[in-house]
Amino acid sequence: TSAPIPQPRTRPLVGNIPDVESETPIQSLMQLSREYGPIFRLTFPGRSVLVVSSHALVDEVCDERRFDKSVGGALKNIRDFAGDGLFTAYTDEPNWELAHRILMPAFGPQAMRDYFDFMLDIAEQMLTKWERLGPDVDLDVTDNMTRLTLDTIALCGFGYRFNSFYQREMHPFVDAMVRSLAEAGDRARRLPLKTRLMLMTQQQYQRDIAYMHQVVDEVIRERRRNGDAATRKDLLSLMLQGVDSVSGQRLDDHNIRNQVVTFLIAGHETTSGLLSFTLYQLLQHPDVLARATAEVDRVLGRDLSRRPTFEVLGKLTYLDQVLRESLRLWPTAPAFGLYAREDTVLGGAWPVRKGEPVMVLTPMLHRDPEVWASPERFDPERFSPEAVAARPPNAWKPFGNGQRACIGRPFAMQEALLVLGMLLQRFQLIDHTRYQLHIKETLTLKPEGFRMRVRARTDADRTGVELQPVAAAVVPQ
Ligand code: FDE
Repeated sequence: TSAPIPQPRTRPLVGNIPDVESETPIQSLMQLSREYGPIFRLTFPGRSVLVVSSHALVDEVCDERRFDKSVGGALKNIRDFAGDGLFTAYTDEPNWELAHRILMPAFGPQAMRDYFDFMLDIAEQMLTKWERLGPDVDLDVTDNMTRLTLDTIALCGFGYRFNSFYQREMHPFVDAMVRSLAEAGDRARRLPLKTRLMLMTQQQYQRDIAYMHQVVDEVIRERRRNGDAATRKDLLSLMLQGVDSVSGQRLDDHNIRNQVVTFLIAGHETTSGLLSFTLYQLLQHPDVLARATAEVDRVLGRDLSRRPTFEVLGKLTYLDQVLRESLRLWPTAPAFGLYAREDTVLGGAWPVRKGEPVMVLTPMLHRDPEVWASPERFDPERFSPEAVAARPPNAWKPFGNGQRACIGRPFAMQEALLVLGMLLQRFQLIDHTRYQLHIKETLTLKPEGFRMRVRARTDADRTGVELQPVAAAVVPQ
């Protein structure tokens, strides 16, 4: 049995371009999947893609014997600046496997322990600044989180300080990156002829790429200047000195530049979005916020002069559930691309040709009612150990799949847990604008225009166990 794959009506030349909003492509695809179902085809000039979003179909395409990561569309364009870095490398390109093996230890348990103090350093900078600004100042949440995550990956990975919290303007690397990511995405949905005519855009794109490379070269130069001996084992030292245990090879200079660009980009956009969405959800759900705060008070305690430790972070299990649930509703890297290794059939009905690109639309996978009851409801209980154990595999994929899944996952989760823990330990969050979620897309997702205020917590606010007996004692007998 074989069925035609649904597709919105195509128009001459442009195919399905008009069906996908250029400012909000992912939200358009979510809408299309609601109309056309768990699999549909879109045709763009020069290529077509199958968008899949039900758990049953995603479970099939996550079989690495049948499907491999595809580097097409926007991702292929990102090779203009990230080249054969891990994110944009083809799986069969020799540098993917080489770099994957050399860089894996930089995301292992020992490395996470080594990064801890640097993560703490940057988190302290942000929270101290907030304390000093006081409760009457609007904080642009996403702006703050972007400064935090950029500074964190650069310091942990490369021993480099952007010092974003000491500058009024965001570091120009971020502007260059945001613009070039947007352009890489737009080009994938634009007629090539149109791109050739957009001379200003082309020049800006070239300038942005040159600038990003310049920043990265400075990061590498600084390390070489300081001498490797003086520095610790981090991503950059593995890149510069790491030798592959299998082939005896090292990374070449060109590839190192691509990896640094890759980690600066991949390591901060997505984590910034994760923190921003999570703060949004906490403000929307006072019950969840109260429970998370109680956990923080229990685990981190009330004494702000006692810094959190690496060991204690693992005890913030409810906060970890909150982060996972936030990634369910708004996975900040909202899609990943695959292609069929051979001709095959999906769902027992839909034929897929060898090499044909398939896109997993993660936000809709995460809303499949077959797996998630009342999918729109924010509920961290979905990530209790029992609930997780009862769920089928491949239902929650915010970090992608298989060997090409996110290498930065432990890094991102540790960073997010630490920052949120410290934030809840110190502040009461105030949604003074009654923020309505509006999502900005730049390949990743982020809440747009999200502001909040914070007030330092007083002892009376604290929900620590020590307070409870006192409260009980004043209840009249
Ligand atoms: C990766 C990744 C992914 C997959 C993609 C595809 O498939 O295409 C995903 C989905 C992701 N990732 C997601 C995410 C989220 C978050 C929060 C993150 N992510 C974070 C991070 C951090 C860092 C550092 C990173 N991240 C990194 C990375 C890399 C390098 C990659 C590539 C890998 C390979 O080898 O391929 C990724 N990431 Fe992520």
